[in-house]
Amino acid sequence: MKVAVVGATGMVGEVMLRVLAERKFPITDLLLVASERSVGKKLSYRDKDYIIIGLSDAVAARPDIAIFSAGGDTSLEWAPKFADAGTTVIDNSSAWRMDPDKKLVVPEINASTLTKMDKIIANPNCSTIQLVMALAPLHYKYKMKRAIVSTYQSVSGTGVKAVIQLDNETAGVQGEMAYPYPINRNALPHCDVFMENGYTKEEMKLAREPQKILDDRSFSISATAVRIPTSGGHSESVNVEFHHDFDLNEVRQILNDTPGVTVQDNPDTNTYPMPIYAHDKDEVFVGRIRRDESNRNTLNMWIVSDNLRKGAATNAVQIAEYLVKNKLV
Ligand code: A2P
Ligand code: 11C
Repeated sequence: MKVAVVGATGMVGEVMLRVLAERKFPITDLLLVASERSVGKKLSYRDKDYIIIGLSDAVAARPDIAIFSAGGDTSLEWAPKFADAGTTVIDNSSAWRMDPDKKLVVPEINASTLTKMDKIIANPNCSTIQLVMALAPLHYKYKMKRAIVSTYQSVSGTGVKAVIQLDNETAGVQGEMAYPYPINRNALPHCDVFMENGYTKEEMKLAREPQKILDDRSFSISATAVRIPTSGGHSESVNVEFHHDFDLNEVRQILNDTPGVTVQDNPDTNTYPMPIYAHDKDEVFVGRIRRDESNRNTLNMWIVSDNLRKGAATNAVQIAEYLVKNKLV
């Protein structure tokens, strides 16, 4: 496969290259693409140096697959140009996710909907991916009615500038601010921009993307997204009401049997998911599984995953693997 990684110098781009190498993705030609600021510089992949190229040159090279992690504006402008050149684009930004003509894919859930006609495929938001990975198998069994989600999101979700802000604040150094307030020793109920309805864009992604991924509008989700001073890994407290009752042991079994999900749940040994355990792993970790004693058929759980891996790079590479395996590119 001739593969372009657009945004190769960025935070997700770097993890993308690592995941492609780890999973031995079948690459014959690799195009590393970034902004004009980086064109001509070198990046290495599997011990080989590559010169970074610009977007026009990458389109002209007509790669089979282009994986984009260069922000929504770059995707809006350039993904259609790649698609017109015959390239299948897997896009990490929010640009195309809710476009009714584009698929929003978590491979374990809905990759089977993909066809050769899908030239721009959207990768869901990181906090959505880990949420649906845990909710989907329970929804199939007990039918979800409503979920209330509170997130505890790491600064790596915002990007390099936010990671530097946290590092500077921890070291007591003055520097540029990615957030309107200090993040160290703080919690900001503010991920992505505010919308007219008073929610943040991140909260609306959590409410809407799962319905599209599961192709089911019969349930609703309400979210509060909070940025906390962790460097990597997003955590989520989830309260989910089902139409049908459940057995807690069966819930644990269903989650354990779900590929990509690992249950870490034993109060006797203080076993529960945490960002430091999820770091650099591809799984979605679920714990603190318990019945909500205040409401019928309702479950509480705690979900943690590495937002740069399953939340971004790994999910995108899994989509690419599915396309190759099923001869869709
Ligand atoms: P560059 O490093 O040249 O700025 P992050 O999300 O970590 O900020 O990374 C964003 C990625 O997207 C970087 O690789 C960045 O390249 C790339 N990028 C940003 N704007 C553009 C653009 N207009 N064209 C191509 N790549 C871009
Ligand atoms: C965050 N979820 O942690 C975001 C990062 O829509 O792809 C990814 C933003 C997006 O702030």
